[in-house]
Amino acid sequence: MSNRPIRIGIGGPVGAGKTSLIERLLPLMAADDLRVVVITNDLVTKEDAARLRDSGLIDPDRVVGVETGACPHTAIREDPSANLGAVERLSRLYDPDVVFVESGGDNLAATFSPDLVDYWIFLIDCAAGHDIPRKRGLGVLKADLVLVNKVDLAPFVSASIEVITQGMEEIRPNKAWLLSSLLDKEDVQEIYDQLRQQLPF
Ligand SMILES: Nc1nc2c(ncn2[C@@H]2O[C@H](COP(=O)(O)OP(=O)(O)OP(=O)(O)O)[C@@H](O)[C@H]2O)c(=O)[nH]1
Ligand SMILES: [Mg+2]
Repeated sequence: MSNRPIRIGIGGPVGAGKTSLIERLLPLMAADDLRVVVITNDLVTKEDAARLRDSGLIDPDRVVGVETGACPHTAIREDPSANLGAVERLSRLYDPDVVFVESGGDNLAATFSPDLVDYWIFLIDCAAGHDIPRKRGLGVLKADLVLVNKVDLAPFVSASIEVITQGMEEIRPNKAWLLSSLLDKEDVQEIYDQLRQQLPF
């Protein structure tokens, strides 16, 4: 194996856009000749893994689904052994530059163990309202990068981007965060540029 791959965790509440983010980043990484493997976590299915395998965006063998049982939170923090096993197996087989670990959809308190990932992204969903930043969940406070996602939907649920922005500036004065719509190519490029800036791929 050449270098140890960069391990990137992706966490956030159910439906915030975690798998969509991986789907958008894969083509950009392929264009840069980066070798990528993906581990997805779901409670009692391997649904996200199947979705990525069928996407045509990645060699299906490079995607592994981990079933976490009752608590997705435990599998990325207290006992990440199943995920670590998958990271090691895929790393041995494919010598990747980047390993994505998508957490099962969880609550605002989810955080990743530093034993499992080098860097983690936490997504929240504007369509769930503008108060989320102010609630100071651990994920939003501690992640290396927070994506306040689905900004395109904010007007439809009367969520104020101004309130969200104020809340984010208050709780992450010196830490990276971005407003994003994964439907917008420029936003996806900005996210990728941020990762390239912060990580030695
Ligand atoms: N309008 C809009 N829809 C989005 C955006 N990001 C994701 N979605 C949609 O939101 C839904 C959920 O996205 P997923 O990527 O499956 O979310 P997830 O966080 O992986 O969900 P779980 O793994 O089930 O927790 C899908 O229908 C996506 O197409 C966005 O920025 N804007
Ligand atoms: Mg998902």
